[in-house]
Amino acid sequence: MKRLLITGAAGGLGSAMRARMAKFADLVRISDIADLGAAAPHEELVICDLGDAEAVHSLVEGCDGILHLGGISVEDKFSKIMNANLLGLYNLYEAARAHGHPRILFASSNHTVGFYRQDDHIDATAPMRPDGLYGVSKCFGEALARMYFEKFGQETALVRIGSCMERPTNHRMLSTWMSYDDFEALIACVFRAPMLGCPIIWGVSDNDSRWWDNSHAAYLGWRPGDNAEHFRVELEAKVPRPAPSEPLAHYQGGQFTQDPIFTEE
Ligand code: NAI
Ligand code: 15L
Repeated sequence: MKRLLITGAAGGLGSAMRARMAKFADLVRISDIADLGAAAPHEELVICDLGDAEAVHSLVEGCDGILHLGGISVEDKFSKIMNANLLGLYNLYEAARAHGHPRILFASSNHTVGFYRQDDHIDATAPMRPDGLYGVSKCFGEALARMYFEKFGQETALVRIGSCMERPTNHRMLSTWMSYDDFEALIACVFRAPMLGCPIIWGVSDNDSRWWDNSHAAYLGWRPGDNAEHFRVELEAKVPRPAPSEPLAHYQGGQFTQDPIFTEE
């Protein structure tokens, strides 16, 4: 690619992926609503609120690919979710439509299906069962992306990320964890595939105890190489195993299923 855009680049995942993206494009346009620090020689920094349509149009112009990580990433007030995850996504897709349909990787979430039980094994055809307004916003994002695909041919990878971080920190994450290396490899497959379409892809490493089936997306050639099981002994020495009745051990969405609906002030 000539220019790859990363939104949400100041966040946890964005910070982990930022340097890794240098090899994917000549130029990387780094964006967030928050401070982004200093630009590396191959980077362009753009501070932008995803809720600002005009700013998002300029942000997307000239980009050949978009790694869309920006937005509210946990349960929050609806007004905040609405601006970043609903309006922000609409702005992004309208901008992509106006600027040549750059391929998009959308960071969706396992919270689109958080109310499945941990003994359910599901694939991409399972009906959505979001576990909060945040999860609902990701369902909206997937539906919006699908509509832009059907109507305009806009390609998007809908990556339902499990828990992408350095290492699993609780028992649930032995199933949901995705390593940074595996995410980077998935990004490569998504942007290099001759034909992408608009698949749902479970963003999860090759964990022994995973709940999600990615066989429909085998055409992308993504073979995650890490396995959370390697952390089990270390984790169990530090973290008590939750009782089977606890949400953390019961629902795929874990504790998110217990979050309240936050009221506006
Ligand atoms: P994060 O909360 O650390 O980063 C999100 C970034 O988006 C922040 O830097 C924030 O400033 C930015 N942002 C928020 N509102 C914005 C707005 N209106 N305009 C522009 N930027 C805005 O989240 P994290 O963990 O880095 O996740 C990145 C993406 O991946 C999120 O979309 C999240 O929903 C998704 N995801 C992450 C998972 C994980 O395990 N880290 C799991 C599932 C989904
Ligand atoms: C998410 O969607 C969140 O963005 C992230 O912070 C993690 O909590 C992750 O899901 C998870 O379910 O572990």
